[in-house]
Amino acid sequence: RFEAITMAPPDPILGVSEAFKADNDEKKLNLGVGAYRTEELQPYVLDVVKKAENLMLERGENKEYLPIEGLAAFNKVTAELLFGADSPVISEQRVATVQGLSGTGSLRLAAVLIERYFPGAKVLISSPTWGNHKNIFNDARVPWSEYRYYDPKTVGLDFEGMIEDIKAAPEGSFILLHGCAHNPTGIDPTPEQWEKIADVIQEKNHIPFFDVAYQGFASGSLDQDAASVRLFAARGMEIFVAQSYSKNLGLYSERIGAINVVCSSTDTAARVKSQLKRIARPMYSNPPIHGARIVANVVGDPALFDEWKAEMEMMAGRIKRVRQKLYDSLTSKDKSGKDWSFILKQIGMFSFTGLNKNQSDNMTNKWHVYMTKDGRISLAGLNLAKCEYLADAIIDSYHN
Ligand code: PLP
Ligand code: TYF
Repeated sequence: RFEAITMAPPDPILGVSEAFKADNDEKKLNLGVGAYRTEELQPYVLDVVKKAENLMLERGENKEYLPIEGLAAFNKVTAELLFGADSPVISEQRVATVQGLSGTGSLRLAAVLIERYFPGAKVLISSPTWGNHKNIFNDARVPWSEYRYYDPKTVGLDFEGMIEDIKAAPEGSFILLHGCAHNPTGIDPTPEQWEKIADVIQEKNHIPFFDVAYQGFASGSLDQDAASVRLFAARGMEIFVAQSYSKNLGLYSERIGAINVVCSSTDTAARVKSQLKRIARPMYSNPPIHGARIVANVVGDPALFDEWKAEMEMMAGRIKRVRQKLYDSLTSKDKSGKDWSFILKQIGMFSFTGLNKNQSDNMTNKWHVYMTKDGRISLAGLNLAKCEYLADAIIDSYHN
């Protein structure tokens, strides 16, 4: 009876890691998945995470089930980290916060809430966006369409196109926005552009839906990276925000994140939270405790919190140095006169190279450089020693 089940295609991002593993060439380089590596290209566990885990062992904490909404201490600090502890949305208890299965699981809880309470409402996602957004809304049966975002001609933001498309969307649509460090392009709106985006969203009675997967990782400052979300919150708008601690605390496989719904009253927030719990219960009953305790310990302890900020700056700093070196290598080696400065303007873990699918295939087949077919490379998987080699590969593939 299972014969009719067909083979599913590999995941376009995680499939790249599988292909990388199967390659035996010693020059091979995995720039596919967005996961931080050290200068030795090894995975990195933050010191503050180890310290928080030691604290947990010393205290002999148990493994009892969490409530459906997750660890209370985590939910408190995660909302404060996002909105700022002194934000009126916190003091007025207008945020419904539920611990989710990292960013992905939190986005999915929100998607189900949209499907249930806003039937027919559309979600607008940027073109391009993180590949999993489409899967999440498809599986939750939420209709979506794209708004213009990336302009290949300028290798920058198509701001006019973005505004036009948000204006043209049916009133009351959900507008999915990347809080900072847009994945895959690394191109974010300026503070002035964020204000205009908020204006249009308010005019059209749309609901902003932020995906915050890189807080602290883009600029190195937690507050600065939350500025977009805070700007919308300060306008008194109702907002969805999904959060992830995969990148900024390196907790990828602990699956720790949250969904926050900013409401117009305390009472509404309580009702929204009750519905989020109702969605979570038949899906996975309750979330895992380990990552939640790590976050609660790190953010809740002033000394560990400061150490975390220093480690994030260190990670963001390494990526910036690699970005600069790649740019320098490209400009000194490439004789075609091409302007590579877009690489320096992009922020976060990634660079969107503008390489098309054929050129990306050349990167992999000829140069053993693994990357996603949309031309994205993860600079977090690159080190200074390999920048020259990567520059050769990119120049060869561009002019191919
Ligand atoms: N959203 C964006 C834009 C991402 O880039 C990622 C991960 O890279 C996620 C969400 C969610 O990741 P996770 O489910 O590991 O938190
Ligand atoms: O964009 C990336 O590289 C990360 C990695 O289910 C990733 O999003 C890929 C798939 C997934 C979760 C994270």
